[in-house]
Amino acid sequence: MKAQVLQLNPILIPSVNERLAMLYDVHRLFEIEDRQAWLDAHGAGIGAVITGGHTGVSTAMLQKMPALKVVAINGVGTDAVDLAYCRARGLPVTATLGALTEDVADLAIGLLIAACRNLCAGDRFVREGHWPAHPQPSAIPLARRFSGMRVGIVGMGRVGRAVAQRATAFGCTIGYTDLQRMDDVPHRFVPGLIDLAREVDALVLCAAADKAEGIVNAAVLDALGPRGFLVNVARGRLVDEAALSRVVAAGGIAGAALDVFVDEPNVPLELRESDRTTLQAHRASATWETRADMAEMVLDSLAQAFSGDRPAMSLTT
Ligand code: 8YV
Repeated sequence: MKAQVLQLNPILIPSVNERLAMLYDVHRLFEIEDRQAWLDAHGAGIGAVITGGHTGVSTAMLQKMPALKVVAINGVGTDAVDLAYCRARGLPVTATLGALTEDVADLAIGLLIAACRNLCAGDRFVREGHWPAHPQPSAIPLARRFSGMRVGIVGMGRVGRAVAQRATAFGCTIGYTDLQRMDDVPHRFVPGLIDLAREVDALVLCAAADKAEGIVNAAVLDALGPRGFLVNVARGRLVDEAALSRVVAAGGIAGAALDVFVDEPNVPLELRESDRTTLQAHRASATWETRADMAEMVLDSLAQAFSGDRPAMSLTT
């Protein structure tokens, strides 16, 4: 009999879905209408859960699956799984560490350039046919130069370092904040987020959310000021979104480029209506290459767990 796998989110790589279906009895919870009833009836037989980084899995759900051998996060964020609970239960939780670093850093830089250079407004101007009616160069306001900016990175982990590397290639100077100074990072450590915000042109959020909820608050945005940009490719919860909405609407910062939000897929109206925002639908790791690499790591974790080995990417066992 095949082992039973519960998949909580779609995987977009067809060859991986084929292999999953070949190897396991896969239940796609996202296609099931009455999920509670399904879990009550079938949870006891499930041996592995596959979930997303930001969607995770609730402890209540895990409690309905006593035979679980692994929770495989198809992502890098572990903030939506109770790791302490899993550790106490001896349940491996794996993540696709390292697989999406380059993509997320690429998008951070892409978003920052898009925000500085008003790329989305420029695209709309041409697409909507305004150019012939306004041929003067002044029809689109001048943008801001990205090269050479002072960039502040919040969270100097894998993604933060990859953003720093890219920004350095653009001649930017880098400052960073984190829970502590990193000895192997050549950039300037600024312990306080408000101080960092005050001295940079752009703040790029790359931190894990578990210890940093709401850290980008009204005071930080005020310190960033009307010439500052905010980029978030980490978690929406790092930001006080109500404060950000107010600050953006009042022109208190130059721009916000956001891939993540507090209550996805719901994005506050003020952020959607503002010319100062550049928005994406949590897509930083969504390339064929990265999603294929991530899915391979998930397949490896399942294979290791079902063969009785400790999954190499386990964070809890
Ligand atoms: C993904 C993420 O969107 O890795 C994470 O923590 O938030 C994202 O890269 C998600 O995990 C895809 O399943």
